Amino acid sequence: MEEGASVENEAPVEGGTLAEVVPPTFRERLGRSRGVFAGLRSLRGKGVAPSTWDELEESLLRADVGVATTGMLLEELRRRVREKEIGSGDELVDSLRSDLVDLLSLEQRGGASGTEIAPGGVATGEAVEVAVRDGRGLRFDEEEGVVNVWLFVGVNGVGKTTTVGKVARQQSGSGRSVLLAAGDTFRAAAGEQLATWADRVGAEIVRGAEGGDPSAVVFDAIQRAAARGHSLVLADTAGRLHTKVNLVEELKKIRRVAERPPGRVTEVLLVLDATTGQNGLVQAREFTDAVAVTGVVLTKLDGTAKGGIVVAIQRELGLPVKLVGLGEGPDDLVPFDPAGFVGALLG
Ligand SMILES: Nc1nc2c(ncn2[C@@H]2O[C@H](COP(=O)(O)OP(=O)(O)OP(=O)(O)O)[C@@H](O)[C@H]2O)c(=O)[nH]1
Ligand SMILES: [Mg+2]
Repeated sequence: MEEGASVENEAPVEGGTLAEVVPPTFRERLGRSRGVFAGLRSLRGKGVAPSTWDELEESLLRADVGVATTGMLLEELRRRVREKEIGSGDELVDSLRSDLVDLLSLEQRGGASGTEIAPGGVATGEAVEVAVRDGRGLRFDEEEGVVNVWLFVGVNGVGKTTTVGKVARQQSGSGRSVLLAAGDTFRAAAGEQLATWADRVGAEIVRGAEGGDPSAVVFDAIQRAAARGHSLVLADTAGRLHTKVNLVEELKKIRRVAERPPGRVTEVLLVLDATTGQNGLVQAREFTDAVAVTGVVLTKLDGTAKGGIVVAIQRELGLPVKLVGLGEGPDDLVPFDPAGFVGALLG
C-alpha cells in the first residue's frame, strides 16, 4: 500500500473508534491504466486527422475495452465528426469520455426488496439515492430474524478472501454486526488468512476442518449469527477444490444451504482480477451461468490492469461492477463510480 495516501487517516482516534478513513482515489491508484489511456489524453489540443482513428482504436483495444465495444464507440465518434458535431481532438476526447460514462452507467433495477446501501455504508442520505439509481448498492434486508448472506465467489487468487476482509471492515465500521464464514476449506491457510481479518476487524468467525464440507461451514455460520444477533454473514469460498466435485456444483450447494431460513442470500459477488483482462470474462460466464451473480468486485485495478476491462464486463456480462479493489490494504476498496473512473483515465 502507498503510505503517502494515508496521512489523513492518522487523525486522533477518539473513544476507541477509528477516525474517518480517507479512501484512495482512482486518479491516485490507476497508474498502469492511466498509462494505457495516455495516448488518448494526448489527442487533446490537436485536430482530428486520419491517423487519429488508428490511435483511438489501438488505444481502446490495448486498454482491454474489447473489439465489439471499441467498434461501436468509434463508429459513433466517426459519425459525429462526419456530421460536424465535433471537430477538435478535445471535443473528440470529451465525447468519448461521456460515451464511456454512459456505457458504464446502469439503469435502475426495479423491484429489489430490502434496502439498497452504498457499498461500505449504511443507508443514509444522498449515497443511497445514488446507489439505488445506479443499481450498485449492496442489498441488505433489514427484516427481523433474517440473516443476510453475501457470498464471494471466483477462481483462485483473484482476491476473494482479501475482499471479504475489506467488506467486513467497512460494514462493521458502519455499524453492522458481521460474522465471517470460512467457506474455503480447501487449505488450512485460507481459514488462517480469514481469521487474521476477523481479528483485525473484531468480527466473529466460523471455520471448519480442512477438507470439510464448505456448505456445512456456511450453515453453522448462519446458525451462529442468528443465535448471536449478527445480521450479516460474509462467506468466503474456495477458488479450487481437492475433489472432483465441480466448483460450480459446490457453490450451488452452498447457495442452497445459505437460503434456508434464517439465512437469505442477498448478494452473490463475483470477484474478478482486473489484470487477467479478457480471460476474466470467460471465467465470469461460467460462474454467472451457475450461481445467480448479483455484482462484480473488480480487484487489482491498481496493478498492471488496463482499465478497459470494466467496460467489457458490464457490456458483455450485463453485470454491475459494484466495488473496486485499489490495493492490498484494508481500506483499499471503493464503490465503483463511472464518472470518477473515466475522468481519471481521460483527464
Ligand atoms: N494490488 C492489489 N492486490 C490485491 C487486491 N486484492 C487482493 N490482492 C492481493 O491478491 C492476492 C490474492 O488475494 P486473496 O484474497 O488471497 O485471493 P483469493 O481469491 O482468496 O485466493 P484463493 O483463496 O487462493 O482462491 C493477495 O496477495 C492479495 O493481497 C487489490 O485490489 N489490489
Ligand atoms: Mg481465499
